[in-house]
Amino acid sequence: MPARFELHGIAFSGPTYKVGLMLTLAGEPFDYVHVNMMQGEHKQSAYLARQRYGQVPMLLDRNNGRQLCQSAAILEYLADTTGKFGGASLDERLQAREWLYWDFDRLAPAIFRSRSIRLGFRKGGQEILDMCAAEAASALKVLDQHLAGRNWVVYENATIADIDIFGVLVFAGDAAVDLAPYAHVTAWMERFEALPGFAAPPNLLPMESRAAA
Ligand SMILES: N[C@@H](CCC(=O)N[C@@H](CS)C(=O)NCC(=O)O)C(=O)O
Repeated sequence: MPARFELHGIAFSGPTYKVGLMLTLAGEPFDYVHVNMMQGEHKQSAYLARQRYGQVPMLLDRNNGRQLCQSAAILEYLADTTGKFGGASLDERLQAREWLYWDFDRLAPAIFRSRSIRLGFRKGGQEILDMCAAEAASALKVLDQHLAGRNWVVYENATIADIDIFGVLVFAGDAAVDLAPYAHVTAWMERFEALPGFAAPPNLLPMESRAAA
């Protein structure tokens, strides 16, 4: 029997990693489908009919046929459907959502843009790299101060906010962002990596399609 979830993505994609990470931490095996972006598969009508933005990730839930896009929305969906990492109360859910919006506004653009320029996936000069570095530093300062005296981003348990933010910061090195000055952030990342089911990007997203184990 195929796995309940089928994740479409590419190995180097941070947003795809976030979804794969959520699935593996929630103990949900998933089939993985490599989208051939080099050949423009993500802009062809068959894919666009399933993912309106022409991007990865896309997640199919075989239990109901839903085809979901936008990694943050997918994390919220998975929290709802698996009952895991969503927060234990309305206040926890609201705070987790607040941090998701913060990440997409303040942190992820700085890290992902710089990373994609440095890896050669996107064009951009030194001016943009400098702007990304300044924005990343400003966001990391906020996060570091928030994590002082806390184990997790929201109250006492890991939530989708931790998954989402970790799924950005794990790529900080590729963006030439040194996390060492942010001691609370690095301690939190170590805690996160100790969660049962944790997998680093290369162990989670292969270069080719793979059926669930
Ligand atoms: N906000 C989206 C961003 C997804 C995204 O940027 N995906 C990239 C790969 S990492 C992509 O598909 N790029 C191709 C394109 O935008 O045409 C999410 O979080 O899911």
